[in-house]
Amino acid sequence: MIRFLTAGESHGKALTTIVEGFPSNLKIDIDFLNLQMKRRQSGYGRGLRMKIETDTAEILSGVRFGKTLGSPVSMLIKNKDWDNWLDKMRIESKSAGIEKITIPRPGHADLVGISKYNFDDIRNSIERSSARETAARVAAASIARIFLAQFGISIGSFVESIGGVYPDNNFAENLFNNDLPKNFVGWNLSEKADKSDVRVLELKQEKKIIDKIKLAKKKGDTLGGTFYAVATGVPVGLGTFVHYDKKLDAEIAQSIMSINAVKAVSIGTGFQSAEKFGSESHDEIILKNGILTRKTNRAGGIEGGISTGLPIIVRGAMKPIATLMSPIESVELKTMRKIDARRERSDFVAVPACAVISESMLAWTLAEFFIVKFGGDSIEETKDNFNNYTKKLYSRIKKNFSK
Ligand code: EPS
Repeated sequence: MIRFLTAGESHGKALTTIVEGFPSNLKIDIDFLNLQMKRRQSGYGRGLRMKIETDTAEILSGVRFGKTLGSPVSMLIKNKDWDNWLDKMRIESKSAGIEKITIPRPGHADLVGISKYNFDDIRNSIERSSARETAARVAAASIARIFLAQFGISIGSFVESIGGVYPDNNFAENLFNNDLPKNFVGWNLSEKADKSDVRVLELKQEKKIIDKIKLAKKKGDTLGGTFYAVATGVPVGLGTFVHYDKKLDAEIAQSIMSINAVKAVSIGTGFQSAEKFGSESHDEIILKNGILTRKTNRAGGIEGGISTGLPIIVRGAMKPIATLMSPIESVELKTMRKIDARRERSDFVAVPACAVISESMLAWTLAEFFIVKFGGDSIEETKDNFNNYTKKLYSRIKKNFSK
């Protein structure tokens, strides 16, 4: 089993993560890791904080001469903004003159946080519930991506819509129809999407979205959107139908839903499939180049909680950022009187970043299931186990059924 833990407050000194369970001898490409950190900071519509930070992960343990040792990998991501928060975020007792935050913002963890943890200052909720924590997740999951790449598993994402602005031609249809460019891999989507300021695949749509974000900014408002994460090269057989908590689709849904502000997740054609006939929803089984596969991929690469070998297609929806510069109604907790919600520096739109983070969360979950299935203390051992399984898969099916 692999696991990771993150620690750190948004305006504290640093974020840290400890990643455990990856085999030894895995070559760590630190440039790749920091590229993912940079990608997470991207996108038109982000706030001033991203101008302050240049997120990089410093590896503190678990790697020697560029390769994993099998011991926990710990990483540090410094918050440059910490310098501006020394008094407000002191570890030691409070200095004089620090004001408490007493007006909760609707849609944030402000009110639930102070209710649950018995705080007298909303700042205590804001700090850890901030999406800044996802920087540590991206660092941790980069190890998972590097590991998966060893087995030809590639992950990418794109933004489908922001503020209800969809593309004329949605690439998701190509994914569902299994109508993909030759040698297509998941990362190709990110390569294309990263060229756009809002990580969409269509130029015309990009322009319309930027106009809509400008309108939101002008109004002091925010926007959400939808995105896809896609993994290619996933072998048949990750996950199981045997236990509710070991189904691949269920665990992917959990990991994507755990990203801040995500309110919906679906796999394959998801909600759309509920409106169709069965004959329009399922993927016909065919024999192609001696391999059993499917004509289409409406199932999004998972049947019965198990990967089918086709691309894993995940769609997520992010709600609009909850901090509004033209605030909606709240209650001042000192007086219990009606008041406008508090303004706080924030993003206007973070859907492009959310899509990048979804790649990380998908990678993490796939690596988790991959290691459960193939195990191994060294990468060489994992490769042997993987090759043994995949090479014999079809000959075993043939043999079993030809008797
Ligand atoms: C974020 C850092 C935060 C926000 C954003 C994500 O920085 P600050 O609060 O200092 O402006 O930009 O967080 C949120 C939108 C949120 O709701 O918490 C980051 O590093 O991704």
